[in-house]
Formats: sequence, C-alpha cells, structure tokens
Amino acid sequence: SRDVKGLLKRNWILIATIIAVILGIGLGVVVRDYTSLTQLEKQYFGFPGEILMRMLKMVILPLIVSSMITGVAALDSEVSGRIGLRAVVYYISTTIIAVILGIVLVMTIKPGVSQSADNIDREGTTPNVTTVETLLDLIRNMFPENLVQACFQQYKTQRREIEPTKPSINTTNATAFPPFTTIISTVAQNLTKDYKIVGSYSDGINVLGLIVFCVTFGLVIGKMGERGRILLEFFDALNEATMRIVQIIMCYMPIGIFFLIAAKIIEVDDWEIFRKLGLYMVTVLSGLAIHSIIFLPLIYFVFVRKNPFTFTLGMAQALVTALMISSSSATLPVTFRCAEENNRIDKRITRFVLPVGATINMDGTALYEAVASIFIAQLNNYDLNAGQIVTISITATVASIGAAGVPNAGMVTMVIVLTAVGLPADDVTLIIAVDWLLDRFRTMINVLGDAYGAGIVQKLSKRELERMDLTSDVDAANP
Ligand code: DAS
Repeated sequence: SRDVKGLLKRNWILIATIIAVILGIGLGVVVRDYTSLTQLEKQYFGFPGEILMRMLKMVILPLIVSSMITGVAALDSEVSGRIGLRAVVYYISTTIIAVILGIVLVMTIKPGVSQSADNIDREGTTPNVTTVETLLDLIRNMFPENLVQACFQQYKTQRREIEPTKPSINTTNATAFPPFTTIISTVAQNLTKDYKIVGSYSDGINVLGLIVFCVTFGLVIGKMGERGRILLEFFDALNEATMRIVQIIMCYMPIGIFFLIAAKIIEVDDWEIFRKLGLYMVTVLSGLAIHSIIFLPLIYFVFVRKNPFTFTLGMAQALVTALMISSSSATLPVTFRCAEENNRIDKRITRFVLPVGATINMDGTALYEAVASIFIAQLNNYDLNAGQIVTISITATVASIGAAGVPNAGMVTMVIVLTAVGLPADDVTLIIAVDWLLDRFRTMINVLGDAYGAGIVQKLSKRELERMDLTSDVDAANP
C-alpha cells in the first residue's frame, strides 16, 4: 500500500503537470487572442513561473555539493578494487558515448533553429571568442580563486561586447567646430564608453569550479576512515534534505508550469515554438533509442559475447517499472530481481554495480541534458563554438552523475549545465512542459545501462569471483 501511495503521490504531480500544460496553453491562447491586456499586464502571467525557475536555481548549490561529494565518496568507499574500477570505467564511457550521440543528433536535426530566417525571434549572439579562449576559460573556471567565489562569483566572461554604459558625450555638433574640438570630443567619448564585459555566463555559481572541488573533496574524505565517514554522513544528510526540498518544489511545479506555459504562449507570436518542441522531443527520443538499441547492446555483445536482446528481455519488468515511475532508485528492487533471477548475474556484482549505477550512471539523463542545453542555445540563436560544446559535454556528463535517481532529477540538474555555459535558463519552461514524458524514457535507459553494466562487469570479473568462491569454500571447509 506504501508503494501504491508513493505511486499515487508521484502520479498526482505528473497528472497535475499534464493538466497544467493543457490549461496553460488554453489560458495563453485566450489571453493572447481574446483580451486586450497591456504588454505589462501580460508579463504578470510569467511571474509565478519565474518563481519556479528561481526555486530550481536555489537548490543547485546544495544539490551539487551534496550529490557530488556523497556520490564520489560512496563510490570510493564501496569500490571493491578492480570490480569497482571496471564499473566506473563502464559508467563514464557509456555516459560519454550517450552525450556525444546526443550532441551529434541535436547539431544535425537542429530542433531549435528557426526555419525561415526572417522570424528569428531573438537577436542572435555569436560568441566572438575563439575556441582556444573558451577552453582556457573552461579550465580557468575549474580552479576558482577561492571557494566563496566558486559559489557566488559572476563567471568571468568570454565575450567582450563593447557597449556604452554611460551616455556618450553628445558630439553631434562637434563637426561644426574646428577639428581640434572634434578630436577632444571623440577622445572624451571613448573615455566615457566603459567597455563593459558582458557576462556571457549567467551570474551565480561557478558550476565547474564547484564540481572540481566537490569531486576532489569527496575522493579525499572517502579515504579518511572514521573521520571521513562522519563528514560523509553530514553530506549524505544534506543530500537527503536537498532532495526533500526538490520534492516540495515539485509540488509547486504544476502551478509554476501553468503560468510559465501561458506566458510562453502569450509571448510567442507563432506556433513555430511547438514545431521546435516536437522536433526536440524527437531528437531526445531517437537518441535514447539509438543508445539503447545499438550502442549498449553492441558494447554488451563485444564484452559478453551473448545475445544482448535476450538480456534486455530479462530486464523487461524493470524497464516497464522505470517507464511508469520515472525513478531509477525506486526501480532498484525490480532491477535487482530481473538481473539476478532472469539474467543470472552474481549478487556480489549486482550489490555494487546496480545501486551505485542507479545514482551515478545515467546515460539517458546525460544525453537528454546535452540535447536540451544545445536546443536552448539554438532557440536563442547562440552559435556555440567548439569550446562551449566541450563545456556542455563535460557538464552534462558530470550533471548526470550528480543527478539523483528520482523523478525530474535530470531537469533540475539541467539548470546546472545551462549555468555552466551561460545560457538563459528561462527557456527551461518548454523543457519542463514535456519533461514528465521524456523523464520516463531516459529513466528506462538509465536502468538498462546499469543492467548491461552489471552483465559486463560480471563477465570481466570472472577470475575475482572464482577466487572469492575459493576463499569462501576454504573458509566453509575450516570453520
Ligand atoms: N528520473 C531520473 C532517474 O530516475 C532520470 C532523470 O530525471 O533524468 O533516473
């Protein structure tokens, strides 16, 4: 009955979100086409939605700190030597493959790019920086000057836009004066033009710097024995508290989405945005399909030399569960049962690979975050240079490691990716409106990736397992 209650609660938010999207579109159309509200009055519709975005951004700092530290430290303490190492190599490599697949697809399909050039609804901003500069910035931001700055510094920018911040001296009548005056006034004008550095990164958290610090910190406390464990307990509790706050935010989400969608409809002057949104969903779903039908089975076949689709069939019940409840962690009991009973994976492997995998191995989420952030860049006509694509790949991979195996985790941590590349997070509105659907499919791929991981690690750890059997037989023989 507890599960049913949990399912209802989760579905309650889901059902409310779907209703909110439908009603929000209706409200938006009514306000846009059938009322004569002023522009300012129309903007008020966006206010409750803006509050939702601010709530999500508010939890980023504790979310990064607690999930990265506990994720890395837990991995480190539980890692049983080579088995753990193999699992981690598998996690990272399949996640990177998923991110690259997502980026190739979104750069090919271009869901966010306007069809007809004339209706570019946002003035584009091409980064006038070289890739090298971006990469140097990427590395520079990984090592913030100090921790406080890492949390609250305004990102050093990459884009130098020369914008007069003060009204320049009026020199229109200068030409009437002898050249000398013109020179003076021109010099004065340039002096007053404060070459403002426009933050190409949104202000707020230096995400990469914080992640680098937290991963290092997590690794260190994972090796500090008892005292490290006390610290780990603290960050574990912080992580739980943060996820509870996220759950509270999720309760507000239907209301926030209702107004966000309405405001988006009011603001949008054509239905082009829905075509783009549809194409975005096709991009994500096809990426998930390719990853789960081609790449993961191929990797499994290469290492295990067995039919991967029989293996997937064995996991069917776990996959359906993941599709229904969109939570890898809540699906774990079913994943364990399917992996051990149907696919005969050794308990000593599943005990490590599945729980840790459910938390840090999220191929579906990583692919989704890479696609979504580049989709938002396309909506804003940002031409991302190669350095920024690399930044998105790194942050999408790391953000998926930081995402917990709970509903909508990928969307919350996606704000981290956007912050890292300085993309406006207010377009997350559209993403949120369809997140309840995409979340299910990416959770399914997350679970499938964990299961394949267990199968592959078991195959590679045959010798260790036999040695363990030998020692346990010997122990059994001489009690
Ligand atoms: N729902 C998350 C999970 O359980 C995935 C996500 O939100 O991206 O894996």
